[in-house]
Amino acid sequence: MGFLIDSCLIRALFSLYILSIILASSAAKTRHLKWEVEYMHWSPDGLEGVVMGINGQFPGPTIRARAGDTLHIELTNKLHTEGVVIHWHGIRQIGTPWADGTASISQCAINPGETFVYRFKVDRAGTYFYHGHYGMQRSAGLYGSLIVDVAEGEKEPFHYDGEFNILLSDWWHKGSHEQEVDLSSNPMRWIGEPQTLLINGRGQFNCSLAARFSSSSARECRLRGNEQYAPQILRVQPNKTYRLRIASTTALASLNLAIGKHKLVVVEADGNYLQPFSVDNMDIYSGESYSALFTTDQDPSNNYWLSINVRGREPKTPPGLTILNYSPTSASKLPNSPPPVSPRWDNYGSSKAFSNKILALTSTPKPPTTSHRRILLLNTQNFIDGRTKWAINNVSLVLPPTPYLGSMRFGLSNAFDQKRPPDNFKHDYDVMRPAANQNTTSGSGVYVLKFNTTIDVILQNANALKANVSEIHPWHLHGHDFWILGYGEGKFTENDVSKFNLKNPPYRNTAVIFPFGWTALRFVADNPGVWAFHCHIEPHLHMGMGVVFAEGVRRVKRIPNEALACGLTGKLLMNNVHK
Ligand SMILES: [Cu+2]
Repeated sequence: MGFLIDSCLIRALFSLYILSIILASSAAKTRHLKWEVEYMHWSPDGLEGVVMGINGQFPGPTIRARAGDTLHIELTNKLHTEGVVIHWHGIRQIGTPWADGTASISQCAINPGETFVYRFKVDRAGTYFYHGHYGMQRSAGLYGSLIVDVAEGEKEPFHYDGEFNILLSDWWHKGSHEQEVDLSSNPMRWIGEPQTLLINGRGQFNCSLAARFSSSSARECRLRGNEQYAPQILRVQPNKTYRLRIASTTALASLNLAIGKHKLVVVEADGNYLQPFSVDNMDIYSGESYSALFTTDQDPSNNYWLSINVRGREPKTPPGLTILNYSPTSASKLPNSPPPVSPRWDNYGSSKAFSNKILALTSTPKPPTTSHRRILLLNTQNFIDGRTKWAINNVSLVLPPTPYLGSMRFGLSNAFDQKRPPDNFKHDYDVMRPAANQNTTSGSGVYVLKFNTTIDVILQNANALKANVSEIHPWHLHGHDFWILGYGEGKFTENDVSKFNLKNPPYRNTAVIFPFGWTALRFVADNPGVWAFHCHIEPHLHMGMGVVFAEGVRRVKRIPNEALACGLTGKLLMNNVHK
């Protein structure tokens, strides 16, 4: 009898289990999107210019999906004279390396008039974004938000009543093509500081929302609210908790965000949960995303500022502003005090303190305790034939005409430099002074990583060309998350290994290196493909500040022909057809 009951119970449990699998798989959807990329006139900051928009929108449409969904995006290039690609920043593209959207690395640029289908799974909830990854198309305004909610039936590890999503960017009145020519010129013409900081593609150049609190001559904005540059007001109810999703796709600016009189409790970074911590303001570097909770516990008869300010470079750009509007107060009532002040631009102590507060929630994957290979990457500013470049271990990255994914998959050894870039730099290099020899070399070599091995990368900052200058660089890795094991001052030494945080290091896809310092990262090379690892500052990448990692490329299956139809892989396709 007992046996019978047990077997019935087992059968019932088994059917429940099958049912749950069916429900889970039926809940995951394929979301079909049809996008057209084109240049269009737009007024991001009140001055009309040209932006790269999607389906007539700037920024591009916000994608909203659930963890486990498949995105199917048919992207048509409506630009008349240039190619385009879109990178899905923070999505690891497990099994779909050809959909990573990096020109010359994962695919051929989509030609004018052509359509390319990006099809990939968003496997993990979080705050992400997408952007152009060809030339300087991100600077041209090709970006938008990508939000992945938890799978049906799952819960976030924190509570909130409502949410807002803000995508931060910086804007120049000079077009991205002219910027590109300026940067490549001899001598280099620097693009300078942005004219305007944008929140969801909106900022104010000729006027200020906070003119009455400012000593500058800026006039007060008179807005109806329907202008392309009018701020998006954040409407809140008193005594509720809101989730603020923040991502930065700036071309250059490191930012600091604050909401007047409200604390921010940071809970997510780059799609991974954090041990919650409370701050008055937070730093956000290009390529990073966060979620922060705030509670509307202030006097509801007032409104409050949300402001963003430039960090790490002497600011010549006014703050980006919008308003937290408490119901039932009118949105047009200005806050009764000045916008919150961010730490001074060169207060790196406060930036480091913020970075050090970021620790993983216990449920986050833990790093392997040891690594198989350590790659030290020295970041320097140099010259090649009088042109200013950024170099990594004395190699300034130049991308080849044939995308690596195809050329490596099909073993085309003449598609890029076969010489492997170095894992190290001269041991006596003085990171505190400009290089003795300021000239460098360019290359397209690849760091080939043994599949499934654990890799440590030490990003070593150094003095730039000018004495006593070292800049912030936010480094972004495609195809993986890495653990940030630690930050340090000066030159990395073997003794620093004992200080690595192996207990609860943040698991992210972007990590900053501070001036004259180093940052230690660890990741597992377990995602077959070819992956960019680069500084997310658009002009720095353009000037060669990146490397290329490849692992398990022979395991990559089914690269669509459209991703290969250029350069040497294009020729290969043609020869196969004609055989
Ligand atoms: Cu950089």
